Amino acid sequence: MSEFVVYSIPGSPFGRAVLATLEEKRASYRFSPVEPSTLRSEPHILRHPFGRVPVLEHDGFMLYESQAILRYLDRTLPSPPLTPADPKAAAQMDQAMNVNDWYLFQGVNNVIGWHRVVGPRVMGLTPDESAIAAAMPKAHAVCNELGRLLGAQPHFAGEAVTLADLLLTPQLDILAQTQEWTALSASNRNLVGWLERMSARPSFKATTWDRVADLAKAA
Ligand SMILES: N[C@@H](CCC(=O)N[C@@H](CS)C(=O)NCC(=O)O)C(=O)O
Repeated sequence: MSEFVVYSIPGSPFGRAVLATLEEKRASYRFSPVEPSTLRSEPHILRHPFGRVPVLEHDGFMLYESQAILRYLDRTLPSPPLTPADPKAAAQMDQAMNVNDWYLFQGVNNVIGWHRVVGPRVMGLTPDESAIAAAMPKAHAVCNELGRLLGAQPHFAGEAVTLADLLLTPQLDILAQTQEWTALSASNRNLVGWLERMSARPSFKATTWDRVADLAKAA
């Protein structure tokens, strides 16, 4: 099998979803770190025209957008399957993945997670309290909806882990490190239990911020 190369930044939740998917598939891969200050210059801008991470390289094939990458990995590495065969369960997976991208990341985690966790660690930033406060109504709406979608199921599309769980876990793991998580999770205890179970999986233990930082140093 040809090599998978993941271009990303330690701490990137989207990048972690790709790495965790490769780990779930027990695939070997190489981590190629991207310096945040070089995202919008060559060579990275040639890999990703919008100057973001992650990017996957496989046998000369280049791919960006995490959902596309996760689905590509699930098709090229069929075992274990991470997409349900049942159309309704597959649609629930897709729906949760879009909630991740459109509502959880946009306006919630790229504000609260950025100001509380990522910005301070990567750039030494001081959190912007007014931006965080302004994001809280949407954060409550998103967490309540994720709690409703998960319901009493062990995973977002039913019994088995799917790409939806792998995409959502890194985002919620960052949000759970913020002081706002206490209020956001108060009426969504099922999300807390799910996050604990997902975080205990070898795929997520192997892709913590510190573990990926070690991969970056060794690259
Ligand atoms: N829609 C993209 C989003 C990727 C994204 O926003 N990545 C963040 C890191 S988690 C990034 O590259 N941020 C750098 C920036 O915006 O300058 C995907 O699914 O891959």
